[in-house]
Amino acid sequence: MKILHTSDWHLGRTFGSTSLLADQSEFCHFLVQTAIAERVELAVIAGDIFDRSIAPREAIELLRQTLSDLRRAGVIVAAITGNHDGPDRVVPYSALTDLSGVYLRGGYTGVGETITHEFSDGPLDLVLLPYLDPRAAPDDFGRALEGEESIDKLEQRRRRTHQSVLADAISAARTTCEAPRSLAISHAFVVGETSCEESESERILEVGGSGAVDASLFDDFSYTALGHLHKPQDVGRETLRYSGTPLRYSFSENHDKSVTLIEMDRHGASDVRQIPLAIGRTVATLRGTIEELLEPLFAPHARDSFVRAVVTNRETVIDLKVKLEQLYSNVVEIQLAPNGVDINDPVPVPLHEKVRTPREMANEFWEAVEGSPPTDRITSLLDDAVESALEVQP
Ligand SMILES: [Mn+2]
Repeated sequence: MKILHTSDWHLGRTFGSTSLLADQSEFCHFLVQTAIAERVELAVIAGDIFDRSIAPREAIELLRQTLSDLRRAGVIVAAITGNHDGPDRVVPYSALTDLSGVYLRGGYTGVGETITHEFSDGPLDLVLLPYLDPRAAPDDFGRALEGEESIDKLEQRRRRTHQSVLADAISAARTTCEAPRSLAISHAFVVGETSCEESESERILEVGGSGAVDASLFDDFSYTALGHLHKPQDVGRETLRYSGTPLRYSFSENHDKSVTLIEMDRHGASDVRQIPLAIGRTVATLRGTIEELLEPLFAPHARDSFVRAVVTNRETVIDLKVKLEQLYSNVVEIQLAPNGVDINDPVPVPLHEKVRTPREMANEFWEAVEGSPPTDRITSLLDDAVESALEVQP
């Protein structure tokens, strides 16, 4: 069977003040046509269907139309909410849409269930793992309660992390997986042996990297369709993969976009390939004096791109935007960098190589700011500070 893996549609998003709805609509049309041409049986949206929790009417209409078109073409749909979506608004009718072959899941309702669907070549277990905010977990969620009657609700909540709620959801679902093959769909920041590449448009899940979860959580699934990171990429193996967004949603997304097509045999072995997308404008960050930027040969490729201009003139330039717009039709952002300092230059921060404790993060922060590890005295102060911070955390 063939599966189309997509994520992070962010329907309703704008780039600067420019609506992207026409481009998003073009993508949806392309998706339906591709599904038909490739005889796809299952289409996946791995979260961030909408850009905002209260999505604009046009975005809701586009989703409804696309889901209808996919179903008319005989394609089953499995979609989860991401950290941008409002689960209450995306999934209230999921019991009804299930009946029509559109499986929508969001928030904690139904987490841990397995949906077994019969496809042309046999059954496939679907485990839908929407973005789960550990702070929003119901009191009776997960295994923190089991065998530890003495733990009060506050303590339970304090112990929950992105890693723990996802691990609990997966272990609950695994007990009901019966088919010879399985597909997990998850919206999370998954970290494996090598680090992934992030973009500017992903709203971070947790300050300091503790929103990360271990890649090993997904070891038992035939394929895991990930959402959240906007660049298409594998996490260590091609069956644990981010499909990336269909369009460029920030200036850092200067990479090619694609959707992922999986051909899975009835035992779960998968052949994975990318179908390139060429929809919407490219992005360009241009840097130079206004005189340089206005040279016709400075960046002819960027004439139609979304442009971020970093202007390095030392003196004030009047009517900067108007001048730039003579040559570039979509100037979205202008930054002044008179001293050559570019606020886009990356500040070196430790990579999220593993899930870290608040205490480890405090140490890393200290070292990054002070340039040396904390002394014994500072260590003991940090110990106390982190401990008392964790005590008051709701
Ligand atoms: Mn996203």
